[in-house]
Amino acid sequence: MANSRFEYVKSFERESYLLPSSWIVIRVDGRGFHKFSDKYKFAKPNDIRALNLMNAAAKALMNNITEVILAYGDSDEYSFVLGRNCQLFERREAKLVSTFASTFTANYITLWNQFFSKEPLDPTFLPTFDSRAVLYPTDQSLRDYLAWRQADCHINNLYNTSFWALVLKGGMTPNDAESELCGTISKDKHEILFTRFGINYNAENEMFKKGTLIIRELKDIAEAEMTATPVVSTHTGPAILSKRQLERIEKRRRKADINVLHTDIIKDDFWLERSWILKG
Ligand code: DGT
Ligand code: MG
Ligand code: MG
Ligand code: MG
Ligand code: MG
Repeated sequence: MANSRFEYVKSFERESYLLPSSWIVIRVDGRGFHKFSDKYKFAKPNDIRALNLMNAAAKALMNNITEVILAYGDSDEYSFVLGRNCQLFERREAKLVSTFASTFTANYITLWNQFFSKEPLDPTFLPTFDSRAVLYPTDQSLRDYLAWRQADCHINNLYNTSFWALVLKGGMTPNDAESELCGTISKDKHEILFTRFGINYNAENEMFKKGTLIIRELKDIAEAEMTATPVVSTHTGPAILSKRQLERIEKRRRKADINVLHTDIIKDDFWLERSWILKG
């Protein structure tokens, strides 16, 4: 279909390529989940079915898109991390964000019945997800991004656990519960939970407190990639590997274990134990 007289319109298209050598984080987030969670009767403050469904959809995405190294999620969001040298879709931003949003949504809907068998999806009220890409040029900024999301999970969860204890167990109105918590610091909320409701916050479900980390265990592959003799060495960019080398790496990526953890990613321990991540 080359050279029709309409083809000039192609030149109107614009492509945005994400900066090379930076970490790419693609965050998907549920659209209007405040309403969505009411409609499908999510338990408050945490619905374990909803969180397990998010985790299953993220895992399915990672099985399909093997370039994702790790993912972190809580509430209605998931952040997917792609390596500095990742060349998926030539790092075209629109292609990346639209593919992640649609792949995540497709999996979430397909897996829905496994987790919400008693709440069939209403075709006029379907779950959808938006997505954005953010670049992190340094290892520290990537770590700080993930720490920011996990700190957010913790702060929201402590607040929501306290708020819903006051409302559901303490019989307060939402307005009174909000005033009660206004100006309280973390220690005060622990105290309210423990003395009034016998809830030891530290003993709450780790998934609620820390969110979920899904990691592709690529230690061996990271080492193989580093030791592979490149076809072309460049000083400025990643080494260019042969087609065979790339195929071998892709095959190993596909076979690598994918682990689901509820662990601290703010402190150094996690990053020291898996030092290959930041070398990748
Ligand atoms: P958006 O993202 O701007 O389209 O709007 P929302 O409404 O999705 O807002 P967002 O993403 O900031 O907040 C997530 C909402 O999802 C929040 O209202 C609480 C709700 N949500 C997420 N997980 C759960 C859960 O496990 N249980 C309940 N009850 N609600 C949840
Ligand atoms: Mg939002
Ligand atoms: Mg949302
Ligand atoms: Mg959200
Ligand atoms: Mg096409």
